Amino acid sequence: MEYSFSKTMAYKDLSKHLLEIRGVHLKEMFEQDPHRFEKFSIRLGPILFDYSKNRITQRTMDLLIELANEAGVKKKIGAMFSGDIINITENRRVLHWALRAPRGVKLSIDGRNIIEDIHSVLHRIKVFVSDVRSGVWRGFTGKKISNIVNIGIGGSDLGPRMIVKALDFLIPEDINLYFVSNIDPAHIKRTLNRLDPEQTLFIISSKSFTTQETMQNAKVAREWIVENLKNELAVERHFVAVSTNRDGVVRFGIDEKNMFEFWDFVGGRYSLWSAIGLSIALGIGFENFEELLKGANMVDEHFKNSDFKDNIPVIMGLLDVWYTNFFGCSTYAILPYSQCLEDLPNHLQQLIMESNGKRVTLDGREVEYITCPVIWGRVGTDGQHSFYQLLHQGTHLIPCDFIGFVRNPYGVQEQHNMFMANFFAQTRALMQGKDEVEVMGELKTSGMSEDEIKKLLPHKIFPGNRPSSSILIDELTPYTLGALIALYEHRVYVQGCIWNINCFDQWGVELGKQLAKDIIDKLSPGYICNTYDCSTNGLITYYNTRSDK
Ligand code: G6Q
Repeated sequence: MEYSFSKTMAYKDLSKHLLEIRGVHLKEMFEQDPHRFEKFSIRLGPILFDYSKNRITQRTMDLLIELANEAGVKKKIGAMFSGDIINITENRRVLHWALRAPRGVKLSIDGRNIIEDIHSVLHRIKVFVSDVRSGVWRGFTGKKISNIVNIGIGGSDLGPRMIVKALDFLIPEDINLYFVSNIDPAHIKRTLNRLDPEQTLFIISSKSFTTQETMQNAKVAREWIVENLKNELAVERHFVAVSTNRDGVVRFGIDEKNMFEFWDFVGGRYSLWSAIGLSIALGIGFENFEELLKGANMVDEHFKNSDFKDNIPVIMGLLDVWYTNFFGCSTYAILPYSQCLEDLPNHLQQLIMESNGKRVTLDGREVEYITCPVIWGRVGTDGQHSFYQLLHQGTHLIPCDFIGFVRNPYGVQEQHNMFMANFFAQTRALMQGKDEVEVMGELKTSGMSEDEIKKLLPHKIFPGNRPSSSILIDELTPYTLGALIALYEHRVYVQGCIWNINCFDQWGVELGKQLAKDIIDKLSPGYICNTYDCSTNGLITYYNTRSDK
């Protein structure tokens, strides 16, 4: 029979099981089972995944795994790793994992071993990185390159930007990295204002090499170089491109030999492992870039080969389904306890929501259930002083991921302990809460009158029973960061397999883009627009009457 998530046996059993579990407090579950941590945690090399503070029992996990079996997740994982065309709406294979496969692995696509092709681009990256960092590659006037500007947007920006920020402590002092994505002229202008053109290299990162934002910013950068260095030939020393579109790159005026290729089987939000990661490699060095790939590859092997009960991305994905479809949670918080991972929530927002923010199944039927939750988050402890109030005492049930490290890349273990004490405290507070008896006791000891206690009591109660998972990693390195991101990538696929949607297309971004192309012609001083609805017409006309002032 055709697979339909909400018609599976496991779905029915989980719905019944929910009724048994809904009224049980996590605190009781911990009191009843002192081995809950050992039961519901997994070690994977330098990573500990503790999912014991989730609203689950062994029965929940058994049923979720039955759901995965009914959904054919094993087979679907196999299909991705065999290079099947699983991105059916774009007729593409999904091979981001191949970008981190070691040399020697064979994956034949249309008669070519694609792993060989991937490694030959990696070799070019290696040589280029060494040339730029050692000063063999110089700017047009002979100066060493010290500013690297990645111009790209979406998948050609967020991943590399996040990694570069995370691993900043590995970037030599004489290299400064910048990321320009927004078509708001402020973004490119502000960046250029800080830079010396003689020492600046632009990487134009665009899979399609047609994206309006990137092309426009690249054009501005090109004009800036030519104007300042007073020679068209300077472009060759100050621009490289990363793309799948060779003709587009050449048309823009970048020499083919300065182009790093990748392939249509790599989706934008999964592309940081490809040449799109050139800015990362230039920043942290090629050996460290390789470590990033190795960490991700370790997770690929784990995902491909582990039993579902020990498989971290599978368990993560199943828990997401548990909260989204059974508890009705509509948002999910990512809470890194690492300043270095400041941009992680941004990257994961795109990775998860662009992949699974879908409303039709693979065969085009409208889904009869909720799919991807809204992903949001911020680094701890900043978040604690802002929205954690809602996590603890608000009316929404919001599952959270806490991500932290045992050691800090900057040393200072004592201060790091203060930081991580907050991580542990928050996960416990969310789980445990503080009940009426405890609050009453506290208020009484503080010497408050009966009347005052009565008034304050309800405000001071924490219901607890709020789920979280903890990802605790030995230290932040390229290897562990690669592994962490790959865990999330595969988790997304597991969700997609259960919801029976295509994680790898993104048609939802097209409509706005099309309209913007149409509207640009209507933006002209004094022009009265009457093409659209009255609100859009009104806004455009108002803009036009004031734009020349
Ligand atoms: C990611 C999306 C999208 C894409 C950007 C940039 O998965 O496809 O965010 O990365 O639209 O596209 P280009 O790399 O083609 O410029």
